[in-house]
Amino acid sequence: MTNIAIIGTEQSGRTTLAANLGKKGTHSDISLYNNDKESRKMVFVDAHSYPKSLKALITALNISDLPILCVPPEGLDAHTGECIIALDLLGFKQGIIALTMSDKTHVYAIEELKGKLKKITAGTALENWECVALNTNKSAKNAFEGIENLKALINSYSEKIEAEQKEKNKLPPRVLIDHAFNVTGKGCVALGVISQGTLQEKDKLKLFPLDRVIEIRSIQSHDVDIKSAPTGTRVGMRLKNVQEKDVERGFIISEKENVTTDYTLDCCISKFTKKIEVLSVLHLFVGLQSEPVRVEKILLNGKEVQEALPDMKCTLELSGNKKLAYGKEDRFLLANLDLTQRFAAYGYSK
Ligand SMILES: Nc1nc2c(ncn2[C@@H]2O[C@H](COP(=O)(O)OP(=O)(O)OP(=O)(O)O)[C@@H](O)[C@H]2O)c(=O)[nH]1
Ligand SMILES: [Mg+2]
Repeated sequence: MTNIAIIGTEQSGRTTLAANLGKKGTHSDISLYNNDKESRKMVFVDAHSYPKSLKALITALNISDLPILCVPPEGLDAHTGECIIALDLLGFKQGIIALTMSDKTHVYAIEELKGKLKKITAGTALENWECVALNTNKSAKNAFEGIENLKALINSYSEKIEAEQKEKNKLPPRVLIDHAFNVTGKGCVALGVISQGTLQEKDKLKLFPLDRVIEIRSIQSHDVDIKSAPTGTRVGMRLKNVQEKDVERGFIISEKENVTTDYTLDCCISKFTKKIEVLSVLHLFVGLQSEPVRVEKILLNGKEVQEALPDMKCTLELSGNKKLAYGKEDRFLLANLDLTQRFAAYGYSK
């Protein structure tokens, strides 16, 4: 299964595109659109609460294997820039740029926009992403131009992504929970994505950061009961030994996670931010969790300094209040919510 994030600035055609590619399901700060009609099952995630909510953007990206960045004809605004920085800091190797609303512009303008994007994305993770000009306007002269191209491109990436997912099936299971609710007569139901391994019905695993043993009573995918779910599957799980009120977005079901309130991260500060100072407050994102943290110490080549400058590699010691669960391979993002371009750095736990 391929999970695809559809992101972009306001009014970039995100929701219309997602609705064109799948059938609407779960809706919160993100909306999920399912497509089980094609040969490959796909879930499209519309981060509709972005730009107001960075959390919606990060959630959509961290439950997805493939991002589509929507850029409308007039679209190189600050939030398109912020999305590009987020994709770069998260290190997405592959993705697609959709030049939306192609019926509202013309070929020359599209070529010009492509050229501008090429310049802006040079040296970032997005530099070789393919651009597809498309529209979803059924009354246009060139109605649905580019949609078939987009689908073909998604399919070719899916093939690669599914092969990578297969390689992870033998790892210990790990599920990132994005929604949880109570179903009368069924108890706690959690929705999420298998980020590695194969989840089996009746598995006894732990729920982090609670560190509580739980049992997977049953598993569903696309509303069908299944006995086991391989890497990449979006699942609904009935959980035993926990109530819905105790489960939050970002909780992880697995064998083992680190759980802390303080973090020592080896960081790369973004080129496109301002300096980070000791005692400043940043917003930390890891997996689907987020939490304000305070910068306690900055170490540059092992030596304590008072500030970290853009494009610098350094170690940040951060303190928070809430326990978060994470692993060695999880990429942390740091944001400064007071700035216009909010993303500040990425890093890994030491
Ligand atoms: N002409 C034309 N209009 C489009 C196309 N795609 C979307 N629109 C229109 O553009 C507006 C914005 O599209 P949405 O899909 O809502 O974009 P969005 O990024 O989800 O917007 P917000 O969530 O409100 O920020 C809507 O009025 C759509 O009907 C397109 O391909 N062609
Ligand atoms: Mg929308």
